[in-house]
Amino acid sequence: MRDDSRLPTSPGFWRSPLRGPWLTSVLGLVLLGGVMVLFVTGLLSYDAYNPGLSRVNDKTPDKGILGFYLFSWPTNPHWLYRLVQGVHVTLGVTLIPVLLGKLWSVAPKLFTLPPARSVVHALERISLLLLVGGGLFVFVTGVFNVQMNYVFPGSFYPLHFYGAWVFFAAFLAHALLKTPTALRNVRRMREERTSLVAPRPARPTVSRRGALWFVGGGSLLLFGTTAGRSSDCLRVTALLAPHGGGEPGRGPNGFQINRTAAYAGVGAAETGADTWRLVVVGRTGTVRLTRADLLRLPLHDSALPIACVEGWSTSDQEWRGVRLRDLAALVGHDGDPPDVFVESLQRRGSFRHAALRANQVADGRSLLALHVNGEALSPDHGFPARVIVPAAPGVMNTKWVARLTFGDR
Ligand SMILES: Nc1nc2c(c(=O)[nH]1)N[C@H]1C(S)=C(S)[C@@H](COP(=O)(O)O)O[C@H]1N2
Ligand SMILES: [Mo]
Repeated sequence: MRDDSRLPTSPGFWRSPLRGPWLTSVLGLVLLGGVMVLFVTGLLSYDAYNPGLSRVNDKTPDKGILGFYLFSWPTNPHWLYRLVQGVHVTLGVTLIPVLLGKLWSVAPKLFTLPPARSVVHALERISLLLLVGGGLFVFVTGVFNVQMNYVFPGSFYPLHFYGAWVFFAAFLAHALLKTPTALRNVRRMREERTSLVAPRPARPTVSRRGALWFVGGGSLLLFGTTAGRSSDCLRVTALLAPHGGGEPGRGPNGFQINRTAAYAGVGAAETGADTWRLVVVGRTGTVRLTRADLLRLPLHDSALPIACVEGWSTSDQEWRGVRLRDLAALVGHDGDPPDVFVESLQRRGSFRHAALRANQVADGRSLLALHVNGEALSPDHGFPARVIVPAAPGVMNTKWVARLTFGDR
């Protein structure tokens, strides 16, 4: 083939003296550890939605055998989802520069022509396509969701979930093939001549270590401007993220709000003492309660965080309200409460309802909260009543609750 150095398909096009097995291997090994953690925390995060329980929780209805691992999400420790999703999102954002650096470092290989020299080579190129395409896809969909830009067709969950499986399968195959070589490359001081090394290198402007610092510095910067989303005191440092940069307002209700009452279309007319009733349905029938009725039932306190799939979370807030299991008992489910289906006053949007598992209903810290931090819930935090459950994703903590259905619907 003619060596036309103006085309990226020609080795002569790639001039950087930094490219080589060492840099590629170091970045690859960092990704190896990071992607493993991302995959495991991602699968756990999906499980936390109780997707096997109800169509409304199931964000990927045709998951098939990919849901083989699903288990009953526990309620202990109460910060479990906060930790899992905080790690997933913060690590994912932090790894972006490493992923880009890695792609840059292997760019000559991605453009090589002819596309395939043999069947084996063809298979290798296809697996690389799935690896690079899948990797970019999961990172891009993840970032869009974290930034609350719902631009993709359909729901984020199936896209990210299926994308993750494709990416991870290709990643695992790649890691099994390449890790031994990568470890050798990192230990070896002198660079081998491989197809990554520029045949006619330009003069270096930065050392290999400098390049690594550049990538690492980018990661540190992203980490420093993301990690704070999971902490009330550090939130002001989370400059790049929605739900960063300080709490909304002051006082007992002055903590992060995902969707406001105005956004959800829930107005004062529906939540007033004259209009709002909680409808509880169960084995023995239907009970209707005013907020005053609820306040006369035994009230309990739970210190629990809000932890959103988007990676932000609050510290523990002091919720006060009626135990879900006490409400189950009101409609004939004594002792061993069943699952519950929770519906909001909100009429549109996929977060207006959620199903909770029996173990979540049974936990004494699971409340239909009426107060937070010593004050009535504000409209934006779900007045007149909202669900709060330990260790669960924020989306299970339905606001502006109108109806609870215990047992089979
Ligand atoms: N009815 C209703 N409940 C809802 C939501 C919603 O949009 N509508 N958002 C959920 C999500 S995604 C989160 S993270 C939490 C946020 O609770 P907060 O706004 O009080 O912090 O509420 C959950 N409850
Ligand atoms: Mo959320």
